[in-house]
Amino acid sequence: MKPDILIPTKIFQRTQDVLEKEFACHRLYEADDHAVFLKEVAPRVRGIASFGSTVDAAMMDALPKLEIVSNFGVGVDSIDLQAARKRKVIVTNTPDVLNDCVADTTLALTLNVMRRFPQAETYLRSGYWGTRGAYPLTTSLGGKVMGILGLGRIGEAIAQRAQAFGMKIHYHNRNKKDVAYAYARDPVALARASDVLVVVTPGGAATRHIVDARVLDALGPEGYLVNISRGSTVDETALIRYLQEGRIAGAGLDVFDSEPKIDPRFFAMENAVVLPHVGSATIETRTAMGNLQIENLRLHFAGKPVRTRVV
Ligand code: 8YV
Repeated sequence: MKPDILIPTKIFQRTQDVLEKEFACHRLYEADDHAVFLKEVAPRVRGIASFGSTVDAAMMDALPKLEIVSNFGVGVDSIDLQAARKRKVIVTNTPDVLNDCVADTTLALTLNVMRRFPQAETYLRSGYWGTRGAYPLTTSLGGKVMGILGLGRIGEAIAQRAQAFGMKIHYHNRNKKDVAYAYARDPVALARASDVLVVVTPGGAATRHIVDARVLDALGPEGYLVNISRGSTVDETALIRYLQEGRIAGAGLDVFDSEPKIDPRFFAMENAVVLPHVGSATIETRTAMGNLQIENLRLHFAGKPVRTRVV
């Protein structure tokens, strides 16, 4: 008998194909009435394969046989971990396999916002090179300070790349780490020291608006913000105001508060480089993430310990 699992949101096709083969899958996203659907499958569902999907206490209560939530993604801020703990539901994620891709994306955003390559390309495509002359000069990365807010495994991969570009690394974590980078005691101090502040910290209540107006003030009109974490970590209303008023130099953003429907003011902003949450979005990395998600489910239902447990 294949174990029954719920799939709340459609996952990367290759991963979904394997899941469909090995498990009895119930696709919540195809149901017209979610409550009715959950009630129907509740006696059988023992696992959830989530993709950044909301898995809250109500959903866990609706699925009394639930044993495991295996998430496709390293961030588990959309899963109520406390509710899972209370109900002895295991939660797993997909760390490490995406570090390189997310770090690549961070450096791409840093290059693009400081060197203005997307805008320079638009300038060329608009035919201005031949009529208005050379594109205006931009800002170098070499010798500048990158401040990393949240120096974990992804932060380390970013630091390595930034150093290869000649940047100096500062960081802030709740606890100082045994690393050669300069430690800042809080996000404001880090922003003050940084030419580009990179937000890598996990999402969730503890880091909500960790980058607020005070941090943006400390970053200042020559400073750049890059966010590849979660939209929730930055006070987006303040950020938009600071970008519009030139109170920071620019922002490179892969994540937004209300994604995928982002604040339309971003579309018109010349000093923002925006991406549709593609940090980990390569075939190789998404395949590896999916394999880890599947492996955790397989191990659990074989009665073995999972590989990457969060709770
Ligand atoms: C995911 C991410 O693809 O891993 C994460 O936390 O942000 C991305 O890599 C996205 O969250 C969908 O789960």
